[in-house]
Amino acid sequence: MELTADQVQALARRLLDAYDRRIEIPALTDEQPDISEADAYRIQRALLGLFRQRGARIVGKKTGLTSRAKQQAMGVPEAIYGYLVDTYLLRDPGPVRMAELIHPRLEPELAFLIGERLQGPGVTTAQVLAATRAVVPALEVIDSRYRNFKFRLADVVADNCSASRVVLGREEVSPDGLDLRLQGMVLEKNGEVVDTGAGAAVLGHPASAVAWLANKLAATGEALEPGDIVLPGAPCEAVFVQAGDEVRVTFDRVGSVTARVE
Ligand code: OOG
Ligand code: MG
Repeated sequence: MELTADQVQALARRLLDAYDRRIEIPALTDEQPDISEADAYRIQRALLGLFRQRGARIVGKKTGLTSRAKQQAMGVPEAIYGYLVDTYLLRDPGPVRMAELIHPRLEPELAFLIGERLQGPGVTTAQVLAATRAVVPALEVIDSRYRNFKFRLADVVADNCSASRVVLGREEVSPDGLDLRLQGMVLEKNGEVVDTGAGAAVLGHPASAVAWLANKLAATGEALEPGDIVLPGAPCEAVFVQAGDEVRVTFDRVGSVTARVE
């Protein structure tokens, strides 16, 4: 059964409290296993409303669980989306402060800077590329508010897809002339290669993940707007970090970004 407006607000406040106190909470579906995907997005919207009441601004959007590696690692075989808030944004090399977070992990993302409005339905990969001003190397910090980073689809959607920080690189490169499907990526932690990937790992093409998002947002009348920062999803699993670690991702022909964890 659909959650009442009061239940949605109460669950959003429970998540906000986990953010504020930097504590893990049990997955919402432990208590209410039948929360629907639609209700999960209602909780997410309520949570973002609470952030906005505190003055936060939405500066972009993210998709998640768009690669097989991520779906298998998290045990949720479906793409999801959420929003990026201004206070999440960091510039290379951060720092990413453990004291502000619960149990963060870092993952590589090729961020898209949107130049022209993309309103679904029917947005294509080619249209996304034409509307993209630049791509930027990024490291996303995900920090699930749930115990042991364990969740089901409804939980992770309600929790704004574990979004918590994004470290953006300084190189902004036009996607014209780049085949992002074939683009290689090397992920290093403390100078050692920990993973590698190619753009095609993300829904066949990272711009297809952005198109998926534009089309999904059409259901609520939203669009990708000029100036939006969009994360298409990580091509590989996230890495665990602790204070003192340095994580770096390098994207072929685009550049690299480093995150210092302290
Ligand atoms: C959910 C967020 C997934 C991605 O790039 O796949 C995500 C999580 O793994 O906690 O951001
Ligand atoms: Mg991500």
